[in-house]
Amino acid sequence: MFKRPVITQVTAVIATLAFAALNYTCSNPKDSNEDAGSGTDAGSGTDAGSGTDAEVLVWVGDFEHGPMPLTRDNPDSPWYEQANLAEVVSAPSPVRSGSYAVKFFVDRLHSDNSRRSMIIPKGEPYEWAVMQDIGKDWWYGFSTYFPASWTTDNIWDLVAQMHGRPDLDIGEDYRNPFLSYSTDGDNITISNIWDAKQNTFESGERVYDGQRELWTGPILREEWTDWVMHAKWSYLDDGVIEIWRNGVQIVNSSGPNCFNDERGGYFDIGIYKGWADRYEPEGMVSTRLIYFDEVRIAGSDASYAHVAP
Ligand SMILES: [Ca+2]
Ligand SMILES: [Ca+2]
Repeated sequence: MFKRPVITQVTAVIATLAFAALNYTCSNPKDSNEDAGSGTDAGSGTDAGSGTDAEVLVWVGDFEHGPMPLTRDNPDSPWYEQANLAEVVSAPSPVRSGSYAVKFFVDRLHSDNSRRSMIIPKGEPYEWAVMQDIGKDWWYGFSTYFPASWTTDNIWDLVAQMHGRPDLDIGEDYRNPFLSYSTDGDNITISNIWDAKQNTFESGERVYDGQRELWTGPILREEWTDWVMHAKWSYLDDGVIEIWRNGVQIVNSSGPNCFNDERGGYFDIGIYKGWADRYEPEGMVSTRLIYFDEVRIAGSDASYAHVAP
Protein backbone atom coordinates (compact mmCIF):
# COMPACT_ATOMS: atom_id res chain seq x y z
CA MET A 1 0.00 0.00 0.00
CA PHE A 2 2.98 2.25 0.35
CA LYS A 3 5.94 2.49 -1.92
CA ARG A 4 9.06 4.47 -1.36
CA PRO A 5 10.40 6.83 -3.96
CA VAL A 6 13.98 6.47 -4.99
CA ILE A 7 16.17 9.03 -3.26
CA THR A 8 19.26 8.67 -5.40
CA GLN A 9 17.95 11.06 -8.02
CA VAL A 10 17.39 13.67 -5.38
CA THR A 11 20.84 13.22 -3.93
CA ALA A 12 22.33 13.78 -7.33
CA VAL A 13 20.30 16.90 -7.94
CA ILE A 14 21.03 18.29 -4.51
CA ALA A 15 24.72 17.95 -5.19
CA THR A 16 24.36 20.25 -8.16
CA LEU A 17 22.32 22.97 -6.51
CA ALA A 18 23.67 26.44 -6.21
CA PHE A 19 22.85 26.87 -2.55
CA ALA A 20 23.72 30.54 -2.44
CA ALA A 21 20.80 31.28 -4.71
CA LEU A 22 18.34 29.78 -2.28
CA ASN A 23 16.69 31.58 0.56
CA TYR A 24 18.76 29.87 3.20
CA THR A 25 20.73 31.19 6.11
CA CYS A 26 22.52 29.47 8.93
CA SER A 27 23.65 31.09 12.13
CA ASN A 28 26.97 30.41 13.73
CA PRO A 29 26.34 27.40 15.99
CA LYS A 30 28.63 28.78 18.67
CA ASP A 31 26.64 31.96 18.84
CA SER A 32 23.35 30.21 19.39
CA ASN A 33 24.34 27.57 21.90
CA GLU A 34 23.07 29.32 25.00
CA ASP A 35 19.90 30.53 23.37
CA ALA A 36 18.97 27.05 22.24
CA GLY A 37 19.36 25.60 25.70
CA SER A 38 17.40 28.30 27.43
CA GLY A 39 14.63 28.44 24.88
CA THR A 40 15.22 32.14 24.24
CA ASP A 41 15.11 31.75 20.52
CA ALA A 42 13.06 28.62 20.50
CA GLY A 43 9.32 28.84 20.80
CA SER A 44 9.17 32.40 19.64
CA GLY A 45 5.49 32.22 18.78
CA THR A 46 3.29 34.66 20.62
CA ASP A 47 2.10 32.41 23.40
CA ALA A 48 4.39 29.49 22.78
CA GLY A 49 6.03 27.65 25.56
CA SER A 50 3.70 28.34 28.45
CA GLY A 51 1.98 24.96 28.72
CA THR A 52 3.11 21.83 30.52
CA ASP A 53 4.42 18.88 28.57
CA ALA A 54 1.13 17.03 29.02
CA GLU A 55 -0.78 19.99 27.62
CA VAL A 56 1.29 20.66 24.53
CA LEU A 57 2.82 17.37 23.44
CA VAL A 58 0.90 15.89 20.55
CA TRP A 59 2.68 12.56 20.68
CA VAL A 60 5.43 10.89 22.75
CA GLY A 61 7.66 7.96 21.76
CA ASP A 62 9.99 7.35 24.71
CA PHE A 63 9.76 3.51 24.65
CA GLU A 64 9.15 3.44 28.42
CA HIS A 65 6.26 1.06 27.78
CA GLY A 66 8.97 -1.59 27.59
CA PRO A 67 9.36 -4.46 25.16
CA MET A 68 6.39 -4.99 22.84
CA PRO A 69 5.82 -5.47 19.13
CA LEU A 70 5.90 -2.00 17.56
CA THR A 71 3.25 -2.93 15.03
CA ARG A 72 0.09 -1.62 13.51
CA ASP A 73 -1.79 -4.60 14.92
CA ASN A 74 -0.66 -4.09 18.52
CA PRO A 75 -3.19 -1.65 20.10
CA ASP A 76 -0.71 -0.79 22.86
CA SER A 77 2.02 0.26 20.45
CA PRO A 78 2.31 4.01 19.74
CA TRP A 79 4.18 3.11 16.54
CA TYR A 80 3.56 1.08 13.47
CA GLU A 81 6.15 -0.76 11.49
CA GLN A 82 7.59 -0.52 8.04
CA ALA A 83 9.48 -3.66 6.98
CA ASN A 84 11.76 -5.29 9.57
CA LEU A 85 10.50 -4.89 13.13
CA ALA A 86 12.35 -2.54 15.45
CA GLU A 87 13.17 -3.81 18.95
CA VAL A 88 12.63 -2.06 22.29
CA VAL A 89 15.86 -2.51 24.25
CA SER A 90 17.34 -1.71 27.66
CA ALA A 91 20.84 -1.72 29.17
CA PRO A 92 23.44 -2.77 28.27
CA SER A 93 22.11 -1.37 24.99
CA PRO A 94 22.40 2.42 24.91
CA VAL A 95 19.42 4.28 26.39
CA ARG A 96 19.13 8.07 26.20
CA SER A 97 16.55 8.51 28.98
CA GLY A 98 14.52 6.24 31.25
CA SER A 99 15.02 2.49 30.92
CA TYR A 100 14.31 1.80 27.26
CA ALA A 101 15.24 2.88 23.74
CA VAL A 102 14.62 1.39 20.30
CA LYS A 103 17.02 -0.54 18.10
CA PHE A 104 16.87 -0.79 14.32
CA PHE A 105 18.87 -3.47 12.57
CA VAL A 106 19.04 -4.52 8.94
CA ASP A 107 21.09 -7.43 7.66
CA ARG A 108 21.19 -7.07 3.93
CA LEU A 109 21.66 -10.78 3.31
CA HIS A 110 19.45 -12.29 6.02
CA SER A 111 16.73 -9.89 7.23
CA ASP A 112 13.23 -10.34 5.83
CA ASN A 113 13.57 -6.94 4.18
CA SER A 114 17.04 -6.32 2.81
CA ARG A 115 17.20 -2.56 3.39
CA ARG A 116 14.49 -1.11 5.60
CA SER A 117 13.42 -1.05 9.25
CA MET A 118 11.42 2.02 10.22
CA ILE A 119 8.60 3.05 12.54
CA ILE A 120 5.94 5.72 12.18
CA PRO A 121 3.95 7.42 14.97
CA LYS A 122 0.43 6.02 14.88
CA GLY A 123 -2.36 8.50 14.47
CA GLU A 124 -5.84 8.19 15.91
CA PRO A 125 -7.63 5.95 15.47
CA TYR A 126 -4.36 4.19 14.87
CA GLU A 127 -4.94 3.66 11.22
CA TRP A 128 -2.55 6.22 9.80
CA ALA A 129 0.36 8.32 10.97
CA VAL A 130 0.19 11.31 13.28
CA MET A 131 -0.16 14.03 10.67
CA GLN A 132 1.27 17.55 10.91
CA ASP A 133 -0.90 20.07 9.11
CA ILE A 134 0.57 22.38 6.51
CA GLY A 135 0.62 26.07 7.44
CA LYS A 136 1.10 25.47 11.16
CA ASP A 137 4.08 25.37 13.51
CA TRP A 138 5.40 22.01 14.71
CA TRP A 139 8.14 20.89 17.08
CA TYR A 140 10.04 17.60 16.96
CA GLY A 141 12.62 16.13 19.31
CA PHE A 142 14.56 12.88 19.08
CA SER A 143 17.92 11.31 19.90
CA THR A 144 20.10 9.11 17.71
CA TYR A 145 22.91 6.75 18.67
CA PHE A 146 25.27 5.59 15.95
CA PRO A 147 27.33 2.67 17.32
CA ALA A 148 31.01 2.08 16.63
CA SER A 149 29.89 -0.55 14.13
CA TRP A 150 28.41 2.18 11.89
CA THR A 151 31.08 1.59 9.24
CA THR A 152 31.74 4.36 6.77
CA ASP A 153 30.52 3.55 3.31
CA ASN A 154 29.37 5.50 0.30
CA ILE A 155 25.80 4.24 0.03
CA TRP A 156 23.25 6.55 1.63
CA ASP A 157 21.07 5.76 4.61
CA LEU A 158 17.93 7.68 5.55
CA VAL A 159 17.51 7.75 9.34
CA ALA A 160 14.72 10.32 9.87
CA GLN A 161 12.22 11.80 7.44
CA MET A 162 9.16 13.92 6.93
CA HIS A 163 6.93 12.40 4.29
CA GLY A 164 4.03 13.97 2.48
CA ARG A 165 0.85 12.09 1.69
CA PRO A 166 0.18 12.47 -2.04
CA ASP A 167 -3.20 13.54 -3.39
CA LEU A 168 -3.93 10.23 -5.04
CA ASP A 169 -7.40 11.38 -6.09
CA ILE A 170 -5.93 13.89 -8.58
CA GLY A 171 -3.32 11.51 -9.93
CA GLU A 172 -0.44 12.45 -7.69
CA ASP A 173 2.06 9.69 -6.90
CA TYR A 174 4.58 9.10 -4.10
CA ARG A 175 7.53 11.43 -3.70
CA ASN A 176 10.80 11.69 -1.84
CA PRO A 177 10.64 12.80 1.79
CA PHE A 178 10.38 16.59 1.86
CA LEU A 179 12.71 16.70 4.85
CA SER A 180 15.35 14.04 5.39
CA TYR A 181 18.29 13.22 7.63
CA SER A 182 20.59 11.03 5.54
CA THR A 183 24.12 9.73 5.86
CA ASP A 184 26.86 9.61 3.27
CA GLY A 185 30.34 8.55 4.24
CA ASP A 186 31.12 9.99 7.67
CA ASN A 187 28.56 12.79 7.41
CA ILE A 188 24.89 13.27 8.14
CA THR A 189 23.02 15.69 5.90
CA ILE A 190 19.64 17.38 6.32
CA SER A 191 17.90 18.07 3.02
CA ASN A 192 14.63 19.68 2.00
CA ILE A 193 12.38 19.49 -1.08
CA TRP A 194 9.36 21.61 -1.89
CA ASP A 195 6.70 22.00 -4.53
CA ALA A 196 3.74 24.37 -4.65
CA LYS A 197 1.91 22.52 -7.40
CA GLN A 198 -1.16 20.68 -6.19
CA ASN A 199 -0.02 17.71 -8.25
CA THR A 200 3.75 17.24 -8.35
CA PHE A 201 3.15 14.87 -11.29
CA GLU A 202 0.97 17.25 -13.31
CA SER A 203 3.41 17.17 -16.24
CA GLY A 204 3.32 13.39 -16.19
CA GLU A 205 6.60 13.22 -14.34
CA ARG A 206 7.64 14.05 -10.81
CA VAL A 207 8.91 17.63 -10.91
CA TYR A 208 9.74 19.59 -7.74
CA ASP A 209 9.91 23.37 -7.46
CA GLY A 210 13.19 23.12 -5.59
CA GLN A 211 15.49 21.34 -3.22
CA ARG A 212 18.19 22.45 -0.83
CA GLU A 213 20.76 21.04 1.50
CA LEU A 214 20.16 22.59 4.91
CA TRP A 215 23.16 21.28 6.81
CA THR A 216 25.85 18.64 6.78
CA GLY A 217 28.17 17.59 9.58
CA PRO A 218 30.00 14.61 11.02
CA ILE A 219 28.22 11.53 12.36
CA LEU A 220 28.93 11.31 16.09
CA ARG A 221 29.48 7.66 17.01
CA GLU A 222 29.14 5.96 20.38
CA GLU A 223 27.25 8.86 21.94
CA TRP A 224 23.70 10.15 21.92
CA THR A 225 23.00 13.04 19.60
CA ASP A 226 19.97 15.17 20.48
CA TRP A 227 17.98 16.80 17.69
CA VAL A 228 15.25 19.43 17.94
CA MET A 229 13.41 20.70 14.89
CA HIS A 230 10.92 23.56 14.66
CA ALA A 231 9.10 23.93 11.38
CA LYS A 232 6.28 25.87 9.90
CA TRP A 233 5.51 23.59 6.99
CA SER A 234 4.48 25.61 3.99
CA TYR A 235 4.76 25.39 0.22
CA LEU A 236 4.60 29.21 0.13
CA ASP A 237 7.18 31.79 1.14
CA ASP A 238 6.21 31.77 4.81
CA GLY A 239 7.80 28.40 5.63
CA VAL A 240 10.38 28.09 8.41
CA ILE A 241 12.79 25.34 9.45
CA GLU A 242 15.02 25.61 12.52
CA ILE A 243 17.11 22.70 13.75
CA TRP A 244 19.38 22.26 16.75
CA ARG A 245 21.93 19.51 17.32
CA ASN A 246 22.99 18.95 20.92
CA GLY A 247 21.61 22.38 21.82
CA VAL A 248 23.42 24.21 19.03
CA GLN A 249 21.36 25.73 16.23
CA ILE A 250 22.52 24.37 12.87
CA VAL A 251 19.63 25.32 10.56
CA ASN A 252 17.72 28.57 10.22
CA SER A 253 15.91 28.40 6.89
CA SER A 254 12.93 30.28 5.49
CA GLY A 255 10.85 29.87 2.38
CA PRO A 256 8.79 27.05 0.88
CA ASN A 257 9.62 23.69 2.45
CA CYS A 258 6.94 21.06 1.75
CA PHE A 259 4.38 19.84 -0.77
CA ASN A 260 0.93 21.20 -1.58
CA ASP A 261 -1.18 18.35 -0.21
CA GLU A 262 -4.66 17.92 1.19
CA ARG A 263 -3.18 16.16 4.20
CA GLY A 264 -0.10 17.23 6.09
CA GLY A 265 3.14 15.32 6.51
CA TYR A 266 4.31 12.68 8.93
CA PHE A 267 7.57 11.83 10.67
CA ASP A 268 9.34 8.50 10.68
CA ILE A 269 12.64 7.10 11.94
CA GLY A 270 14.87 4.06 11.53
CA ILE A 271 17.02 2.65 8.75
CA TYR A 272 16.34 2.94 5.07
CA LYS A 273 19.55 1.91 3.33
CA GLY A 274 20.23 2.67 -0.31
CA TRP A 275 20.67 -0.91 -1.34
CA ALA A 276 18.54 -1.66 -4.37
CA ASP A 277 18.40 -5.29 -3.25
CA ARG A 278 20.48 -7.81 -1.33
CA TYR A 279 23.35 -7.69 -3.81
CA GLU A 280 23.24 -4.41 -5.75
CA PRO A 281 24.88 -2.02 -5.57
CA GLU A 282 27.89 -3.56 -3.93
CA GLY A 283 28.95 -1.84 -0.73
CA MET A 284 31.43 -2.07 2.09
CA VAL A 285 28.91 -3.13 4.72
CA SER A 286 26.10 -5.66 4.83
CA THR A 287 24.46 -4.66 8.14
CA ARG A 288 23.24 -1.41 9.70
CA LEU A 289 22.42 -0.81 13.37
CA ILE A 290 21.18 2.40 15.02
CA TYR A 291 19.31 3.34 18.22
CA PHE A 292 16.74 6.07 18.84
CA ASP A 293 15.06 7.41 21.99
CA GLU A 294 13.15 10.44 23.27
CA VAL A 295 10.88 11.12 20.31
CA ARG A 296 8.36 13.91 20.81
CA ILE A 297 6.03 15.89 18.56
CA ALA A 298 4.27 19.08 19.60
CA GLY A 299 2.28 21.84 17.96
CA SER A 300 2.33 25.61 17.83
CA ASP A 301 1.82 26.10 21.57
CA ALA A 302 5.09 24.30 22.34
CA SER A 303 8.68 25.46 22.58
CA TYR A 304 12.17 24.01 22.40
CA ALA A 305 12.07 22.77 25.97
CA HIS A 306 8.89 20.74 25.49
CA VAL A 307 10.40 18.40 22.90
CA ALA A 308 14.13 18.55 23.67
CA PRO A 309 15.50 15.11 24.69
CA1 LIG B 1 13.52 6.04 26.81
CA1 LIG C 1 -0.33 17.44 -3.67
